[in-house]
Amino acid sequence: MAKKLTARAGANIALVKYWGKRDAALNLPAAGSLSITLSGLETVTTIERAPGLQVDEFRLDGTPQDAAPVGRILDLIGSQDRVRCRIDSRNNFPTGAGLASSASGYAALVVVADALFERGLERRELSQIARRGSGSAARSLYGGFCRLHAGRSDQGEDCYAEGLYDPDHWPLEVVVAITDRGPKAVSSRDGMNRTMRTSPYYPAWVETVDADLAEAEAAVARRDFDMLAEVAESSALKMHASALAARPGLLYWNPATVACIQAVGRLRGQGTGVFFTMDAGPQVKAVCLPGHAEKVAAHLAEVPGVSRVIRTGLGPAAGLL
Ligand code: 2P0
Repeated sequence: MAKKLTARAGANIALVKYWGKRDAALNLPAAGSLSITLSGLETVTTIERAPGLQVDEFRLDGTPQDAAPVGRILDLIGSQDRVRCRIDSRNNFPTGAGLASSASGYAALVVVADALFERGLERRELSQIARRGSGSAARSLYGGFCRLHAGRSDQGEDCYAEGLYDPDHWPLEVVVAITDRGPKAVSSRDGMNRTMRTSPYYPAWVETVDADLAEAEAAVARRDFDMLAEVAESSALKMHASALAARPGLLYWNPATVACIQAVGRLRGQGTGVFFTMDAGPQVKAVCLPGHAEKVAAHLAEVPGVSRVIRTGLGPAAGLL
């Protein structure tokens, strides 16, 4: 029995967004989502058995944090009376700025806990447990292209992530334009709860997701970039529209976010294979056809307010190191 194990997981970016829940306690999403898992932005998590501890200890990027949320996930994989643990998690990208650190974080956590507690759970089950920590985390269990099924059952047995294609099916590239390094003002969880409670556009948003999923999945299957660009940009803008219409409204963008969106539009108009998406933060993610990322990165780096661009590609499933 290992004393200490380490796993890594890549961040993911949804092309058809998740925004809203059908059950807050079980963290069941109101609709499905479709994502790409990234290679360059990752969390590496080590768990060490620590029988001498009374409570779990959790450090994120070296800083002690409340261990209760990760402890609850370990309880689901081990048991309530499992050994206490020391959990050390590191991101190689800014935490809490709309780059889905909770997704790679919980995905790495469940992979390493499954191995440490010798459970041998199926990926599908691990995706369901990761979802309890963070909805988007279910998708980081898989590499390449992934779909999270919302399901209908009360207990969420039919809510799970499924790998669609490995990265080599269509090795898209991604440029992340960092427009603000600080943590976001309103977390995804609070933002989507407020949208659900107060936005008159929330029901309309949820109603459109299934059609977007079907279209995006077909576009990925056929490697139809224009089709994927159209549905992904629409999904992102609809998600933000529902959030903007909450009370008080949720505006995650800054002027550089808008400037990047416009720059991406100009590039595509000139024949570059690129489309944008944004999450619950001000960064812009530009998804590029293979071979187009260099030009896109050079353009976005020149947009006023962009402090840095990160170039990455599609990455593998979460796994032990
Ligand atoms: C997504 N986001 O599909 C969407 C788009 C942000 C915007 O999933 O409450 O941290 O922990 O389930 O997973 C971020 O939300 O939310 C997210 P919880 P999570 O990527």
